[in-house]
Amino acid sequence: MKTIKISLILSVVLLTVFNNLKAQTNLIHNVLNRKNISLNGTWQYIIDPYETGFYDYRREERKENDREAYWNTEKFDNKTDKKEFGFTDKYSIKVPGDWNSQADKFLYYEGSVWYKRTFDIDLSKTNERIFLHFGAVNYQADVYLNGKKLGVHKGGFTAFNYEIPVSILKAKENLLVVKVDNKRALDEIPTINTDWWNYGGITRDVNLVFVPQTFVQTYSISLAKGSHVAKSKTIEGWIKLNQKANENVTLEIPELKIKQVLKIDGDSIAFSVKTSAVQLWSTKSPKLYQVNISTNAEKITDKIGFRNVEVLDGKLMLNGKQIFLRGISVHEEIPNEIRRAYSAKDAQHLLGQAKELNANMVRLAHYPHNEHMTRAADSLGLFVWSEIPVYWTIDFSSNEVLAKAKTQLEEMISRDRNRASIIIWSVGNETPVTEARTLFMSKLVAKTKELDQSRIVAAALESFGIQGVQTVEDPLGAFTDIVAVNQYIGWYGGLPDNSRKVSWATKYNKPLFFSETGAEGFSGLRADSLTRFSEEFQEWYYKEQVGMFKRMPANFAGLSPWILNDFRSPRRNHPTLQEGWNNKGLFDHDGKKKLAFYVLKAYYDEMEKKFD
Ligand code: GCB
Repeated sequence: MKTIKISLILSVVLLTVFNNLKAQTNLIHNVLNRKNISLNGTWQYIIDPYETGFYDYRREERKENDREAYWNTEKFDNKTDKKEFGFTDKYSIKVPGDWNSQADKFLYYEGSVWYKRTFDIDLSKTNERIFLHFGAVNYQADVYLNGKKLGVHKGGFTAFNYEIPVSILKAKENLLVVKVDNKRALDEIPTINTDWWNYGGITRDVNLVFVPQTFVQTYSISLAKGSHVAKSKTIEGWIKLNQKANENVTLEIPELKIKQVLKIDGDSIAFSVKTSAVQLWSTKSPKLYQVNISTNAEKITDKIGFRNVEVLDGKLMLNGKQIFLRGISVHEEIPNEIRRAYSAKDAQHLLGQAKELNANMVRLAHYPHNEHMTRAADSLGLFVWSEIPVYWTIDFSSNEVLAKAKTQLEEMISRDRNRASIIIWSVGNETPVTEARTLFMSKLVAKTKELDQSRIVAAALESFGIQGVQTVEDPLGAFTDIVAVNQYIGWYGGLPDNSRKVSWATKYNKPLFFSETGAEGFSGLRADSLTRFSEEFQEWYYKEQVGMFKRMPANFAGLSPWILNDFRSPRRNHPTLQEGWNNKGLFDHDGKKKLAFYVLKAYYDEMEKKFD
């Protein structure tokens, strides 16, 4: 065996990361590959627009023993009993899944719905800790088990978990009740105004996760920054336990013949291993290595890719080579079923569409997508831009709102920090240029860099000009690693050929990226190209844009046009051409390619030849 040197580096950088981890979410990393029992399936529900199950008639939150609380476990057997609620199979709903797509009465519903199911559990394994893990619930989840409140979580697109005290568990018929509330609010993230459907419900997987008393809560394993150039590469990172302990943790990457026993005395350890043979991850060759992390009591496996992403001299580089992002923006939605995407199959479908376009990158807009997506991107070889829903005009003056944004940021990074495909964390989209906003957003950029030094940080900025030199000067560009701009020359302003009169510059010596560009094309509406909403108009738009892309300066790093599929949006109210749909998709409601698809694909084929 080649000599593998391990050196324990507790650098200042890593210490900073540890400090943040402590303050951070207690999210268990990689639940999909741990011992778990799925609680997906059929649940029962009560629609509760007045929140009667939660508040009494004085609008006081109900207490644990309140007979009218909808999480109450009491049996009402007596014929004199008065009970004004109940769960029954007649009102059943699938989890995971948004409620909007499951019954007509839910289509526009925004409010509270109570979810209930029961489960049995083998309690003989009393030495295990049990956590209840949700992939995501939109927006607020109040979680109760056997009449006890486990916690409340806000944020519709990030995972969370609660430990279940063994004392409240029973072998049979544990009563799990979740109040889900998707009401939009001014001081939440996102705020009340978005251009997507506010799908409510338990939208992602639910699992019981079984772990030993002391367990590996999370870890970071990646190629050391800059190590791609060295002959002998370094894989580094840290492993964090749920609590302080004296524990031997074995880290193994069998294919690289790495096996190291790390002695943890405390709650975490940093490591650094030298190895020469690493095949680096790229979109052409998305090599993933099996990684095993084990203690006496558990063994966790993961699949991790090793690569180096950086900005050098204003250029975006992967493993030392300049890359061009042939991207496409994607909502987490399956249009032909008008529902949120949530499964591995959905991920294969959406990313398969992106592959058909010859894309090498997806912008997962405008919120963190489910874990199946980022894992599929890892193995399919697609770069990912992952973003928190700091969208348009949220309350930038509020510290509470900033704290909410930071929580979502931490939760996003915490779940996905080991995904090689994710090269960009975005802290928001099209936020208006004001002093308060730039301060707010720069704090999010700083927080991102504190939590993860191995990726690029971005925010989608705006540009409204339709002729002349468009110089991106947004002060937020000084903080981000790339200058990403949304532009719609010829759709929101002018006609598509306006883009012939535009050239681009930025005052920052950074890669310039079009995070959006697009136009609506109503599938099947065939007309001359001047007819707005026709497929020909959209096709023309893309042709003109491609002409402009070809004149971009040397720091042009790519684009992620808007958008892969037509998607639902209540803002889009044209009575025949929209009917609640934003039709900027390159694929229509039924997954059929529009004319514009072929224009972008041809451009991507060309760019692939140029850069790969
Ligand atoms: C944008 C937004 C995106 C919208 C899109 C549109 O700039 O970032 O969320 O859906 O424009 O279609 O207007």
